[in-house]
Amino acid sequence: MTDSSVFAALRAAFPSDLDATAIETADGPGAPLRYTWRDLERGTAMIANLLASLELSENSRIAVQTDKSVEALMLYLAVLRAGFVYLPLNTAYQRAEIEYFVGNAEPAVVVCTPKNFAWLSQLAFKAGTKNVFTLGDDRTGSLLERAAQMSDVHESVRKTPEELAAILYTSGTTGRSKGALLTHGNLLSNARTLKDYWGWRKPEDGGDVLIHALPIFHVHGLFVASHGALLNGSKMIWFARFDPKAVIARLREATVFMGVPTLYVRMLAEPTLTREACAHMRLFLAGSAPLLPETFDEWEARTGHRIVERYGMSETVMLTSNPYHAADGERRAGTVGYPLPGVGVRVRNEKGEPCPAGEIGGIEVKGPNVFTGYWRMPEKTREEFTADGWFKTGDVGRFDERGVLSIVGRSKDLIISGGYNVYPAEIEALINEMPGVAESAVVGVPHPDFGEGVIAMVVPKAGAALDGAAIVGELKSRIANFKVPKQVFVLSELPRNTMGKVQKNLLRQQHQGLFAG
Ligand code: MLC
Ligand code: AMP
Repeated sequence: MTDSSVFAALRAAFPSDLDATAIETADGPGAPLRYTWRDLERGTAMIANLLASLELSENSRIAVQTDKSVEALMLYLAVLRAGFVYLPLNTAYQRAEIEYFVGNAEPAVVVCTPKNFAWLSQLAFKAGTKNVFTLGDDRTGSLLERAAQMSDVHESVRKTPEELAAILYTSGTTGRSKGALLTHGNLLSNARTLKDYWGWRKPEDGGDVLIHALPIFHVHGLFVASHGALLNGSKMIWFARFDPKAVIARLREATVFMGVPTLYVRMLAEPTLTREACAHMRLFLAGSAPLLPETFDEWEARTGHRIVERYGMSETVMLTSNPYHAADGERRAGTVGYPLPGVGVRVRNEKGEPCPAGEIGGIEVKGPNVFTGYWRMPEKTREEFTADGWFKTGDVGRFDERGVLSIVGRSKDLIISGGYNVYPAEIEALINEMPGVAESAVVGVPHPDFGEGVIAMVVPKAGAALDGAAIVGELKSRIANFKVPKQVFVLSELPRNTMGKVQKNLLRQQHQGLFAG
C-alpha cells in the first residue's frame, strides 16, 4: 500500500540540511529558542516511542490540553507518527467542558499542563484513561521526562487515507459537542492542495518563513498553518501568544502570515504597521470568521497587500480560497473565493435545487477533505449529509457569475467571536439552570475587536430579582472565558413571533450598536 501518513509526508519534506532552523520561538520561556529539523525528527521519535511503549490499542485517542509550545507541536506530530488519534482541546476549557470531552472520547492518554494535573487526572482516571502525562510550556513535565529515556529512532506507522488521524470537537446547535473524525487522507489532501494553491516557495527557490501566532488546538493553527510550513520545509517564527506589536516587528524576517480577522484588526491599530514593515512579506491569509471589507481595504492601503481570505471548518478543513496567483483570478473583499482544486462546493435552496448565480442557499461540500462522520453519532452524521453524499455546512451563501463564493449568513445558530465558535444553546442552557431564571436568549452583535460579541438577555421568574453581573461571574467560573457574555440584560420578556419562537433578529437589531467604536 502507498503510505498516506500525514507525518510521513511532512517528514519527507524536511530539508536535506537537518541542522537548519525549523522553528524559532519569539516569546515564552527561554525565547528565543532554536529548534532544528533534526530536533523535530528526534523529539517526535522519542515521544512516538513513549506512546508505542504504552501498548495502546489501535485508534487510541490521545487527548491534549496544554499551552502552546514547540514540544506541544512535537506531541501532535508524534501521535501521528505512532499511528494514534490526536484530540486537541482548547486551553480555555474548564472542568465541566473537559469532563464531557474525556467522557465522550475515552482517550487512552491525556496530556495536560502541570498546573491542571490534580483535577484533570482525577477526571481522566474516572473515565477509564490509564495514562496521564504533564507538559509545561517550559519543557517541564512527565511527558518529556519519560520520552527522554526513549530511543530517538522510530519508524513512522504506515497509514491508508481512510485511517483516522484526529478528532476535533465542534459544538452543535442543539445538544452536546460532536467529535469530527478526520482521516490522514482528509488532512494530507488538503495540505497538498493548499501548498500548490498558495504558491509555497520551495527552500531552493528562496523559501518561505511563516509567522505562526495562532493556537494549535483548531484547524487553522494546527493544520492549515503548521502543515503548510512543514510540508514545504519552511521555517516558522513561533509565537505562543498573539501580540500585534511583536508580530509586526518580525514581519521583516517572514513571508507568510495567517490570522483570524481579529489579529488583522489589532495589527491595524499599531502605527508600526507600514508598507515598509511588510515589504518582505509574500502572503497574508485570513479566515475562520468573516473578514470585513473595511479591514481588507484598510490593510491594502496601509501595507500594499491584498489579504487572501479563505473558508474552512473543522469537518472539512479548507473548502474555498481567494486566489494567490493572478492567473487564478482576483482577490475580492467580502468573498471567500473559489472552491479549491478537487473540492466540490454547491449552493442549494430549501427544496434541494441548485441555486443559480446570485441566489442564496445552503452551502454543501464534497471531496477528499470532507470528514467521515461524527464520533459515535451515526444519526447526527446521517442528518448532516445529503442523500447524494454532500456535507451540509450550515453556512448560507451565494456564487456570483464568475463562480466566486460569498458567505452571507448561517443557518446554524452560531456566534463566531475572535475566531472561536460559541453556540448560544450551550450558554442558554447554563443560564436557564440558574436560580430565579425563567428563560434566556444569547446572541452575537457586531464587535470591533472580536467581529461578534456575545450578549445575553435573561428573564427572571415571577418575584425573582436577577443581577446581570452575578450571572457573568457565575458563567466565568464554569465555562471557557471566550463564551461568557460580555454583557447580560435583564428583561421582563423575550420578543416572540406568532409561532412563539424567540425573535433573535430583533434582539440583535436592538443591540447592534452596543460595542460600536
Ligand atoms: C479572548 N477573549 C475573548 C476571545 N479571546 N472574548 C471573546 N472572543 C474571543 N475570541 C477575552 C477573554 O475572555 C478575556 O476576557 C480577555 O479577552 C483576555 O483573554 P486573552 O486570552 O488574554 O485574550 P487574547 O490573548 O487577546 O486572545 C484574543 C485572540 C484569541 C484573538 C488572540 O481569541 C485567538 O487566538 N483567537 C484565534 C482563534 C482561532 O484560532 N480560531 C480558529 C478556529 S478554526 P476576561 O473578561 O476573562 O478578562 C476554524 C476553521 C477555519 O474556525 O476556517 O479556520
Ligand atoms: P469551526 O467549526 O470552528 O471549524 O468553524 C467553522 C465555521 O467558521 C464555518 O462553518 C464558517 O461559519 C466560519 N468561517 C470560516 N472561515 C470563514 C470565512 N472566511 N468567512 C466567514 N465565515 C467563516
